[in-house]
Amino acid sequence: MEDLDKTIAELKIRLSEKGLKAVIIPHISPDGDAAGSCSALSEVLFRCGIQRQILTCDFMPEYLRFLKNIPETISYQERAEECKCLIADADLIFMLDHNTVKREGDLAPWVSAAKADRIIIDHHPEPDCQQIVISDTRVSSTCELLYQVITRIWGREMITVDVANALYTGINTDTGGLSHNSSRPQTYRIIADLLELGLDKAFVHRQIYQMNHLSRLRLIGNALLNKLQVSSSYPVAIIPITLEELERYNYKDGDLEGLVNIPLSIHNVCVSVQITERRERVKLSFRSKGNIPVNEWAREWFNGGGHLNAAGGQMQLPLEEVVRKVWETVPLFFDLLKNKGLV
Ligand SMILES: [Mn+2]
Repeated sequence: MEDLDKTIAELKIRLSEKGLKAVIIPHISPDGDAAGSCSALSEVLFRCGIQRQILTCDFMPEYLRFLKNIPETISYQERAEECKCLIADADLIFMLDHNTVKREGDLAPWVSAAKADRIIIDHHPEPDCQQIVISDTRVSSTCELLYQVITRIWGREMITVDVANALYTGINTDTGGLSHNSSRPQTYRIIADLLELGLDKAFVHRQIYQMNHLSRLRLIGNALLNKLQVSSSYPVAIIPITLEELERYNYKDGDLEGLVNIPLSIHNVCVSVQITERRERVKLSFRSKGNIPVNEWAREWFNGGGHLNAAGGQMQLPLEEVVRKVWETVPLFFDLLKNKGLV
């Protein structure tokens, strides 16, 4: 894409200035792609002599702390003043794996007010208008796009083993282990190149998929056995999870990762919704098979949005009311799909 080449060239010029200070920000509740892209970019900027710091509005989950530079992330929850100073002082703010400052939680007002140039590197549709926007919705993940940015600006020799591991973490987790959003040959060429550059795939798999605690399996087991509901009239499954259950099973960030995808493995389920009660709000995760645009469901009724097959939302209502609203909007959503000729 010519536009993409031009924007990357623009970023290259901006990055050639001396004495730059950068901050790198993932989206709220960072996942493997957000943390992986932050880790990789942080390492590359460091190797180029650019001052940089990763900031998050909440916390990096435990299972992603194996990624280089992630343990040094500064959280707004713990060190708000430092976050504000770093943002105010920065020349560049990298917004990774999200398309709008709204996805930066408590950091958003400070980022919006900052003098820095904001640079989006992301694969979600409809990015905010910012100084530099490197966005491509066709790629599997922000990490796949970031590989292109890094190799075009600095060359592939900038990709160390740590950078390769971080980029692969994002590509693997954002595609459900290369099961969805991963049918373009380019994705595999990039993985092949990462392997040549020293990617330790077995290590990454062990860190992501084989470091569970028993309590996490019990939490997921309980959700599937006792909480999963499947509609008898629509191809829809939902899993409501209460705060009490999270506490009972000693919930830690990342423990519910992947749960929402499991109901899609049922032959006649095309849409899965996880509804999780948190202290301040109820969070929703939507997943779908094929061409069902769950981002429209999330946007229309649940203050959210996202990708065609993976979206999120949130409500400031009690859990039972959100569950009721999900069931109430199922027929409306399927009417909308019918009007578009999608079902
Ligand atoms: Mn992503």
